[in-house]
Amino acid sequence: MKFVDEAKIFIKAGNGGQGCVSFRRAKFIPKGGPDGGDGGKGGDIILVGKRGLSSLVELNYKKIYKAENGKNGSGNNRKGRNGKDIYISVPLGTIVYNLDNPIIPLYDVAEDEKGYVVARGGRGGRGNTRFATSTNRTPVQFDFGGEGEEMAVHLVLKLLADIGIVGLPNTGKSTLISKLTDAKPQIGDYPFTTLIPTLGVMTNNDKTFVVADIPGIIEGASKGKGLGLMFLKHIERTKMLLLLLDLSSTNLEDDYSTILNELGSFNEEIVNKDRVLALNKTDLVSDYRARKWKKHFMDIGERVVSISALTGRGIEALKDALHLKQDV
Ligand SMILES: Nc1nc2c(ncn2[C@@H]2O[C@H](COP(=O)(O)OP(=O)(O)OP(=O)(O)O)[C@@H](O)[C@H]2O)c(=O)[nH]1
Ligand SMILES: [Mg+2]
Repeated sequence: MKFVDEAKIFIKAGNGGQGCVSFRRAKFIPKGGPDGGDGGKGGDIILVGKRGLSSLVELNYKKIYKAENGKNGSGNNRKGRNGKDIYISVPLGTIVYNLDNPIIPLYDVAEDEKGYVVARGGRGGRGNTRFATSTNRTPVQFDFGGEGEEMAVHLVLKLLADIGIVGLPNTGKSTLISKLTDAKPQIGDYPFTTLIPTLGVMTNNDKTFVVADIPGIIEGASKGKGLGLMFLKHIERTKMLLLLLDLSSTNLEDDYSTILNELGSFNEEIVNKDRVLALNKTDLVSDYRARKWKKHFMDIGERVVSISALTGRGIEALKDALHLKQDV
């Protein structure tokens, strides 16, 4: 399965309806005044930020979005109905570009449930009523409706989350997010179980945090190996990192430096983010081994919590550690 965190779609807002030319007709009024109504406005295309979404995959199935045109005006000063707007749901952190101008984003979708108009519907044309003046009581002018905007749009997702869980494949990241939050990701005893990021909401002491679980990172990820770069960009914008190591691994020191090297070669700032190091799978190793590694990493300046994502041991302490470091 290919993970999609980009999409190119074509959008076309509705055209405005045409204004109407019409004159009032009634018994005993031979020459009624103008009564042609305005056309309706074309529908807009609106992107809506959705906290629950974590991928743009849907937009690769449906690529063309056309909003309804406004209806034409009619006699009796009846305004044409406005075209219906189209709403496209996208995850928070979606950056929106006009494909013709890939440098400056149009929007960075950051707010839940907020709508961003990317293509505006054409305005409705004026009916002849609007052209009446004291010298021209029987105008025959009207406007056609305005054209709806159209655009090829490039959407790029860089998830917005407070905490990003990073680690080698199979270290227990997804198991952990399922314990910390309401998320229910796939968990499997093989590397690269997670192919798309998962978001979950963690609550601790009445505060909530959005946590992201991304696919495992391997050596060379920053150069595109494994699932590579695609996911590292999702943690660029998190406020803090949760580094996860597997205590049952043969060389934790190597695991640790692999992760930090990959993060650092992708973007140095990631390595300077606030972070907590969690040593997972305490249930698989002796207490002695767990303590030894904890001390080792604390000695080099890490904030360390030992946990078992499987049994739940240490999870509350980990929540508190994440909480304390967060300056909100
Ligand atoms: N014994 C034990 N097993 C664990 C623990 N945490 C996770 N596992 C197991 O480790 C395996 C991998 O767990 P996942 O949560 O899928 O690991 P992941 O880091 O998300 O893996 P990828 O998505 O492939 O990178 C599964 O078989 C889990 O049941 C733990 O604390 N103790
Ligand atoms: Mg996983």
